[in-house]
Amino acid sequence: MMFFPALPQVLRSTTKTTRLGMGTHGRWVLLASSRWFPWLLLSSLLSAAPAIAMPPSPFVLDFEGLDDRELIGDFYNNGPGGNGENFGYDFGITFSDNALTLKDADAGGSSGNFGGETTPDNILFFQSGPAAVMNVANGFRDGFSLFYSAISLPGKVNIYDDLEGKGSLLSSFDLPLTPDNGAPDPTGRFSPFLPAGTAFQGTARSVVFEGAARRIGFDNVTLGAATPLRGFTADYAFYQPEEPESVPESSSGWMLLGLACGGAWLGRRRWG
Ligand SMILES: [Ca+2]
Ligand SMILES: [Ca+2]
Ligand SMILES: [Ca+2]
Repeated sequence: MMFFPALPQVLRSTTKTTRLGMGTHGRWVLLASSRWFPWLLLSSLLSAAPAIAMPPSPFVLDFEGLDDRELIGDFYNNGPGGNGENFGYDFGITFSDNALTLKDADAGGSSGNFGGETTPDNILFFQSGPAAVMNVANGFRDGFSLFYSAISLPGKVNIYDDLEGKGSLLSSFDLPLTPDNGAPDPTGRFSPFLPAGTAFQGTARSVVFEGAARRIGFDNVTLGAATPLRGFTADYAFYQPEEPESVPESSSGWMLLGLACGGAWLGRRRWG
């Protein structure tokens, strides 16, 4: 069934900037001839040192800028998403390989059966296993929150002080069922998306999103606050990494599996 979007697709600018990097050979010769060389060398090394640039807290991951059914990949880790073409931000944040974006079918997505997502038109979901995991290399504090839709099976969020859902459990919160077809825009049974979150003590380094695969979706994942942010706040152009000259190959195994499954729930086609 061919799908024709009923709403204009909202596209957000993904302007890329170039960060200052190491100088040329000639620059080093000039620096070495200077009596200020030690200080200049130190300054250059500091400016060139790789650093994970965390935005002001709290901040939100809105999943915009990725394609429909694209693995999150390194989109928030100084690299591309799973398709190898969309570059996001250098936050040091990665997701497990079952985590993808899904674009609303009303906005041209292949099968997104949701509505009222917090920031149009993409959400986060996972297509296999009992949970998705988000790792935050630098950690974050104070709170964690999100918007979600789960119309048939509930979910739960667990926050840990080590990577990969390990270490001590800092806090958790349940994700009870949400309304079915409560805010279609104009279509989408998984609607609306409701807020949930928690405050915690300490430094968190991973979050486990539990639920039934393909039957729970998330948007505006907010780090650093117990109440999720509603708008686009990831407009941190100056954090954007320099795009490499050679685009890495896409790790498309999950992508192909997802396309093959095609599937029901959030990602099912609407047969009327
Ligand atoms: Ca929508
Ligand atoms: Ca919709
Ligand atoms: Ca979004």
